[in-house]
Amino acid sequence: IKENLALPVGTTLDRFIMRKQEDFPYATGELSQLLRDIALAAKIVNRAINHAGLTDIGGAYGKQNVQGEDQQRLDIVANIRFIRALRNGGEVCTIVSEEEDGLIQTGNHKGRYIVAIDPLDGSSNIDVNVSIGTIFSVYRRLSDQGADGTIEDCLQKGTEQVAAGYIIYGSSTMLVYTTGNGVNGFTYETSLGEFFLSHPNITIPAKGEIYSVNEGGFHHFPAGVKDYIELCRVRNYSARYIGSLVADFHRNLLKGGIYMYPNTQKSPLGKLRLLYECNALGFIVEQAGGKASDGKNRILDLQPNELHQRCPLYIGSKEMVEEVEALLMPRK
Ligand code: AHM
Ligand code: MG
Repeated sequence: IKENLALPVGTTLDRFIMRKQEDFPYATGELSQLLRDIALAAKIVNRAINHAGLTDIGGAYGKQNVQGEDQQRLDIVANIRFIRALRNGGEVCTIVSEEEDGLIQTGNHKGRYIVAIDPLDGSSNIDVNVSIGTIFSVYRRLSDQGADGTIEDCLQKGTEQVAAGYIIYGSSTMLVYTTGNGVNGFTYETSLGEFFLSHPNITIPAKGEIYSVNEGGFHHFPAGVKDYIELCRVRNYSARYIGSLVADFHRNLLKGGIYMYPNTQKSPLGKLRLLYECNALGFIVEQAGGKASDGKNRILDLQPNELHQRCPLYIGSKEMVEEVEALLMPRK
């Protein structure tokens, strides 16, 4: 029998997490379990996304399907799946989700971890078959075990993250994460139902030739950002903008580039959320050798005051982010 070379041979995510367990400062196995819970929910969400066009026959989201059942939007489905997996896993006491205003208490009073999550990011791309993603951040709780997590547990700086990652539902599905010891990427093999290590030790080039920004907003951007975009055009860089943060970030992480979501007069803090979008990707990019800034400050140093706080984001190759920061410096 000829060996099927198309099948991946290598380390599964589960095995990798188990092996890496010794690297964690708190090697209790709980964080390992938490990451496995997220991977499980990711597989379920991946299946829902793949079936989206089929289950939707006979009605758009928010309408009814052929059986007359209410269709749930995919972002709601994803929210339910991740919360359920984290609740059942037992390690997480409190969750902050883009989909819910307040804290989500899992009832796991012994859980030592807090998770901030955007269950399905890229809302404009969800219903049109374009890459979307999940983004998550993990913190240790500050409050004592034995009760619900508190708001203070959730408003920690990005520097306090113990793990962060994203799942990209793209031409293939990948899970990329860090526990502060480098960044590793795993590709989902659908027929085996397993994530396999495909991108060990990801590092981002110090500079690249891709810039990702919604140029439709050009006239409303700060002068420094306009200057930087002009520089990118003069240098003949490639403009690439999917409109799904995870997908734009992932491409730039692998190829080198910068993603920008500036503040404007109408949105003085930009659009993206610090807790479950910027901090997670900030941690990952730094672990890969890149940089994440709000134009002036390191993203991970920002003190969150609200669960759904927004901040401008400049993220990607180190030298490119530094170039924008320099152009954004106040001028005399
Ligand atoms: P969402 O959380 O509502 O999906 O918004 C976040 C998304 C990012 O994925 C993406 O980079 C950005 O919004 C796109 O915004 P815009 O359409 O303004 O360019
Ligand atoms: Mg989002």
